[in-house]
Amino acid sequence: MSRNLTLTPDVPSNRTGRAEVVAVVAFGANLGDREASIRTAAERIARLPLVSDVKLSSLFETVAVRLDGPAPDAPGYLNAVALVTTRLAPEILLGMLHAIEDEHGRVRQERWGDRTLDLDLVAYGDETSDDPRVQLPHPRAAERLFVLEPWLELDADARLVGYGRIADLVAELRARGEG
Ligand code: PH2
Ligand code: MG
Ligand code: MG
Repeated sequence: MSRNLTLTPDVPSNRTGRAEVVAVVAFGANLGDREASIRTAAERIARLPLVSDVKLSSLFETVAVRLDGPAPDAPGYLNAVALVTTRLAPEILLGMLHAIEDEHGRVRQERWGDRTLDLDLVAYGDETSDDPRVQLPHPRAAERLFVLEPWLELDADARLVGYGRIADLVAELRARGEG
């Protein structure tokens, strides 16, 4: 009987695939039970395969930003950020985030319109990508206090690849009265 041991290496399943990375996920909701949507979504992310840890920031009450600037009369947002430790590839993680948005009754109408739940992949370790399906880091993250402030709360030393320290970005945006 031939025994072809070398062709069937026994690699434990938890050692296959890509390395663990910390992904930064931004949460936003300005319709419905905003807090429940964000907390339920964070729990869903924590139960995804190949996700080993989720650290959710506090929830921040923020003024809606529309294409033409801040809109104090629009329904206000709750925003948060989670640090997600995962072995999921970024495009797979993003697909799962979109599926969770859909579970929360997200209707995709106008760009930057009101929404029950928005989940954005802000960063995936230090990876950069121009692929329009998965841009990394998220192209507007560096300008958004509603993303940077919750992130800074979770990690005072955080950096956005290509932009530098989150603490510096926050200080600049606050000084300009923007974000
Ligand atoms: N998300 C947007 C557009 N405007 N404004 C606030 N305050 N928070 C958001 O999460 C947000 C927004 C597009 O995703
Ligand atoms: Mg968004
Ligand atoms: Mg989005």
